[in-house]
Amino acid sequence: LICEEGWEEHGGKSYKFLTSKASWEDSRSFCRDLGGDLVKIDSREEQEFLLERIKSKINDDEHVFWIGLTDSETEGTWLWVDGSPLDESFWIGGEPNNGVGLFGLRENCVALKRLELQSWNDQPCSSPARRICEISL
Ligand code: 2F8
Ligand code: CA
Repeated sequence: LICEEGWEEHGGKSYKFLTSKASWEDSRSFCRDLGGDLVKIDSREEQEFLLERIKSKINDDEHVFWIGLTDSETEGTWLWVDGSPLDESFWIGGEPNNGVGLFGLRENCVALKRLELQSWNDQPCSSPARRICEISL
């Protein structure tokens, strides 16, 4: 048994999907306290796996999950939590929009929001969302 209970293994990583909600920072701390971090999506295959798991596990309509991607350091420069730059991305059409038009709210953290390949949205880091933690095996 490589993964502990509540974690599931895929492609050399172990994942935990949390239905409780928190800010991006608190979610990241939560994942780190478990020995991992917010998920880093390395490929289309991994993106599709996450969507599939959310579809089969989550019975309500709340599909907004924080992932480990932010441009908090430099606006417009998206970095994964391990410091690596964004390569392949899966933004919803029109995103990231940095909350343009939304009361001047900046949107520096990324959540997986839709059950479609193009599913990422930038939203305010303080907004509550579910989260996906990962541990590299
Ligand atoms: O229409 C896209 C827009 O939708 C929401 O704002 C109305 C999102 N806000 C939050 O999730 C808090 C925006 O991020 C998104 O761009
Ligand atoms: Ca947005």
